[in-house]
Amino acid sequence: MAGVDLDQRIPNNVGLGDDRRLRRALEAWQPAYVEWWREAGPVGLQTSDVYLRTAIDVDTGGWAHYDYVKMPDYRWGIFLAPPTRDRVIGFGDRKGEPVWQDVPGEHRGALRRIITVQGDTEPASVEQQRHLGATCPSLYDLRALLQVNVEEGRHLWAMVYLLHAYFGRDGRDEADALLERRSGDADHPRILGAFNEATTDWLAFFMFTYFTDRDGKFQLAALQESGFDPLARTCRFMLKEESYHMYVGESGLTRVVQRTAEVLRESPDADPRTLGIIDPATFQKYLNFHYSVTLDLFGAEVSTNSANWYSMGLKGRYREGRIDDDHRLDSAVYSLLRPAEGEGGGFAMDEAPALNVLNERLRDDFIADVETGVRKWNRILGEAGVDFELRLPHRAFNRQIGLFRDVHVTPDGDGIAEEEWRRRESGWLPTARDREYVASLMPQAVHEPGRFANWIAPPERGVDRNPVEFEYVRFA
Ligand code: BYC
Repeated sequence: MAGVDLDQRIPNNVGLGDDRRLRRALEAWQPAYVEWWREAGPVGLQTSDVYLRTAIDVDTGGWAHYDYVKMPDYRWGIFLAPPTRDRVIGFGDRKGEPVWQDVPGEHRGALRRIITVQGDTEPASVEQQRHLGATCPSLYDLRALLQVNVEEGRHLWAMVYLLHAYFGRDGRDEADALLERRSGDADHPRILGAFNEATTDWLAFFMFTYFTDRDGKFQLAALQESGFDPLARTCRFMLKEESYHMYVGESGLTRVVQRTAEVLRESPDADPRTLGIIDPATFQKYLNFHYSVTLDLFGAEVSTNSANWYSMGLKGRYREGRIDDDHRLDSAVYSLLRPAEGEGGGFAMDEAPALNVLNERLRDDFIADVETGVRKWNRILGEAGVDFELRLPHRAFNRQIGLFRDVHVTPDGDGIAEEEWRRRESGWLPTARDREYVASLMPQAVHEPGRFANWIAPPERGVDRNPVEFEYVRFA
């Protein structure tokens, strides 16, 4: 394997120094990327010095370096996790054969599609979050936002490397198109639904990093099983960075709930919206929205795409190696919920060939993971004597993709007519007024080191062993 080369224009461990053609192609893409970053990236912060983590190695220890950086000068590199010796394909029709170091001709289209969809989400999230700097609750949180943003940028680089290195002309065209689509754009939207929704405020940002980045974790985990070894190794390294993004979401929402609980304990009888905090009912509405939109990102329950990708050895299951079965799914079945047949509505459990419902299985893994946060937040509320239980809505609630897209259910899962759903929707999902209220708590950025907006508790500790009151961002 090529060593880590930090002196190249594009830091990398993929031997760019020895591959003139590829290096030139990527160096030609680089200015377009930086231009995209300036145009679509964080607003008003391009000349500030930000205390950022930069990936510089792929070892478990010491893989990253922290220092002040102006974001357009960030060293976005291409890093693949070290290869696993004698790795074989772990699932599908070619199980047990050596992994591919190049793209098999027959899988070219499918792999290009998977890599393009993955790549498209990365810049999309940066675009969605570009205005949040103006209302940050602290320098600590502003740094977290910008860290997430630059690393999403690096994840775009990771996918663009694969497109350029393995897919020739088509790959270069896809890489160019990744900089041309824009989140929410009427003519050139991002590919997946959730990545065209606006991230309106910091509560939405923490929900997004809690739920949607966690879709990233599960999708990347499924792709790190891939028989196409460069994709597997790329995803393995991306997951290292991704875990911080989910930490930002999880700890951010926990701090919101802590602050809410603390204030409500002091004033249990007041209208929570007069106390300058995020009231539990609003928190629940945001949660309903981000959870349901993220569930859609796993695709349709019954999917021939995912069945084919599995059989081809391109995309596995979460922790494939730990599952005790034949890893081919020739005759396995899997249980899933479906809308019940007939007039009465409701739902019924059904069994389907496991191969056909891999998206649903991954969604189940995701749901089990997100439940832990909800339990924790309820504990915090309960300990403060707040009479409110947060809940994940029913999986059929507010879905646009898959079996539940045409049914209308309450967050509890009761089927209702569309008209009633429309009438009651404002009680379940954030309205413009809810968003205005949340925005009113965040009128301007808090820039004084160590100070936090009223609606969020400070974190327990700072970053990279620095204190919470460290000057994480210095403004130009
Ligand atoms: N919105 O068989 P189906 C992340 C399309 S997040 C719009 O149901 P399939 C990150 C689908 O493309 C992780 N369209 O689904 C997080 C297909 O279209 P075509 C991103 C959708 O293909 C935060 C058609 O409907 N990575 O990294 O089995 C910040 C029927 O498809 C949606 C990946 O998703 C939707 N929600 O699975 C930054 C992994 N859902 O092909 C980053 C790569 C489905 O007929 N992608 N469609 O035109 C995949 O594995 C699959 O494409 C999906 C869909 C799981 C997304």
